[in-house]
Amino acid sequence: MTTLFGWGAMFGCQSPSPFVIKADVQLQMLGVPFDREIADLDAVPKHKAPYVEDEGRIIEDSTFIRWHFEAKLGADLDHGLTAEQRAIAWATERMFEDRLASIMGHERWLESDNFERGPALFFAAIPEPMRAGVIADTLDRIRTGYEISGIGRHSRAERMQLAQRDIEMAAALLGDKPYFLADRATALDGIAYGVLTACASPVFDSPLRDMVATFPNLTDYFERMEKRFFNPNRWPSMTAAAEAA
Ligand SMILES: N[C@@H](CCC(=O)N[C@@H](CS)C(=O)NCC(=O)O)C(=O)O
Repeated sequence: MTTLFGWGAMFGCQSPSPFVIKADVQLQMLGVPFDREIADLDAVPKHKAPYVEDEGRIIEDSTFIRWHFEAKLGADLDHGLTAEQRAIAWATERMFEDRLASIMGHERWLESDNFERGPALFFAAIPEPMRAGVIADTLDRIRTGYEISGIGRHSRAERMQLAQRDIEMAAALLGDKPYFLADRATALDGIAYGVLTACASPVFDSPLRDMVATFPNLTDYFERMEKRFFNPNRWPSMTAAAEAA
């Protein structure tokens, strides 16, 4: 019995978290039968989602989830790729996860209008007298994280310059192929789809959305991935989860 813990469709994306999307896509690619449940970040040591419970064992972090199941099943999500393509896949995954995802997160959490449109919803269940304090503490923690990583020390214009290059290079790598590196989805497609659709979210007012929209090959790719992996979306409804909390 395997359960993926994360969150379902929100903000016009298949999950508010690109990393949950990555794990979901990769588990499907590996043919693992699994259930989806709403994450409880206080229940796991790293306090992050996605995490998986597999036969009673908790595995945290999307990359360790991938490796756990590849090892268990003797599978390789990148089978058929050359050594050079595998290196490109790994480096591109790092670009998406370690840079573009941070710039996207900064837009959502630290641009105050965007915070109100999106992440503020995560705090809706906290009783009114405590809510403002919890939000302020969370935003302080997030701001400090971005300062330490360096992303928060750039101006917004500089962050957008970096993101523009990341998105352009992603569109160039995809080219006119159906998936990023082959005519079938490989490991990289999990995070590529997760982060690029997060940038394209219609909910947030961000230059990232317009950058992605200038590349029709990316928007066609989103449709292809959605049909292949999220039709229908099998996550429990986020509204039902919020009402139950
Ligand atoms: N390296 C992790 C990143 C996961 C991650 O950053 N998850 C975010 C949501 S996108 C999270 O759970 N954040 C909660 C927190 O930091 O408190 C992975 O690949 O799974």
